Amino acid sequence: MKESITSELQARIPGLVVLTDEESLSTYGTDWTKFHNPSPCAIAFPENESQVKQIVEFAKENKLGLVPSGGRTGLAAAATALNGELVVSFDKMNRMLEFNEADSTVTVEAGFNTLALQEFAKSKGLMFPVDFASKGSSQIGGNIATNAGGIKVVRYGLMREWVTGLKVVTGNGDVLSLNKGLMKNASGYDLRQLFIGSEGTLGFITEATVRLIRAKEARVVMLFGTDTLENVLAIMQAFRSKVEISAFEFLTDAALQYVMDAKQIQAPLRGRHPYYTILEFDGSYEEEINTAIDLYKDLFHQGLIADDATAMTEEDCKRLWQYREDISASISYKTPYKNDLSVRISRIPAFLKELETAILGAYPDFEVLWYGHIADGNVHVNVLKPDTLSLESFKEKCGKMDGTIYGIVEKFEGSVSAEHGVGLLKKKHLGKTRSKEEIEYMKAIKQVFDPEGIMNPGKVV
Ligand code: 2HG
Ligand code: ZN
Repeated sequence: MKESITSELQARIPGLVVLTDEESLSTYGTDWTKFHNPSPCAIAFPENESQVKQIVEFAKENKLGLVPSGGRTGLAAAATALNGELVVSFDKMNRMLEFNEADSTVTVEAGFNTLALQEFAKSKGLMFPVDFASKGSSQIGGNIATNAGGIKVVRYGLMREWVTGLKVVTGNGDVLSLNKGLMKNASGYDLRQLFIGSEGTLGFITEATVRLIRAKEARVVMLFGTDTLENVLAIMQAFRSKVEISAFEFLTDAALQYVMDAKQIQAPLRGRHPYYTILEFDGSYEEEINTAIDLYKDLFHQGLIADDATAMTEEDCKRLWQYREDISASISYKTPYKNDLSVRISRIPAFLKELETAILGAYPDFEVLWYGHIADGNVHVNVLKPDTLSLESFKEKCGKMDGTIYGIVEKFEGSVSAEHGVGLLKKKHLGKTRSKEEIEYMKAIKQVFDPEGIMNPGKVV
């Protein structure tokens, strides 16, 4: 089977690299979730849009499932091939195609790396503000396919706000050039936005044009230690009302400890505290810095902040950020059961209160770490697998608690997946966030773009 697909594909698409060795199949067959056993038939590495189109046509004729693969940093098992699908990796489509100075846009192939884009923008005195821990490995196509969020959403929004043009190959094999870099375009349904966040279920993204903005001169990062979750919320409210924050995150002491152990680094503050917040704002204006410092002093005197570290140099900012950004990588060896939840910002205090009680009740035997982008309403709840428990029993035990956690999400009209996507992992909970009718419309849309059901089969809907 593997051999015949490889030879048929290569006969049809001369020069196409196809790998079938065990190591490639297991590496490219999955993302960061590590919750499944990958079983793709082969991995194809197209080098251009025409090859992608030919792969889709081949798959259509042979009723072969296709799974897109970018930087494989996804956390919802969307880029996983479990049933003999052909994985299509965008590793070889990683070129920058155009920098348009007048439009302040960059056009790149889907496999272009996120950090490389940020660095390119910086070299031009510009910035690409979508930012997250996995930027070193993630690819623009994957970011778009999952509508990535990250740490700066509170100020700069999600990936979808930065994409002005998209080229896709639909499950039908059609090549569509969507929105063509326009800022304004009121000419009917915005198919570009439909593809953003569709997790490869409608077609492959091959190329994207993204906006850049003027770079900020410097940034300031503040990390505070505090005693309670209520304090975290009070600090957030205080800063939100007076400072234009570009990030505001929280983490628990247990999460901090995992980073310290993994990276062999000291704690960021003199003492240890149950909770930490980390915030960032643009330090271009002295007035803004003074407001933030006055606020900090106030909150310290009120007893809301127990200790602080402030960073004004790029090196120090990076040092402080690692305590938050490196959590996910530091705990991945514990095969965490992930919940990526969100509610409207105004509901965060009540939501967190109920969630906190529920978590303690729901997972009494397990270590639970929680942290996240609290200022945009997104909390990550990670349940860690005890070393002595098999993956299967762990999944089963956690699955039993889903009702409680997702029941609260439903009650607060929140989302079962704030930013990681639905993939395979959250598919069965989709109904807690989307109505039956909405899901039917989603299925109907998929049918239009992918009538044979070859595009990332089994994911999302
Ligand atoms: C983060 O915010 C990522 O660090 C990963 O979205 C979250 O590991 C997680 O649950
Ligand atoms: Zn996150």
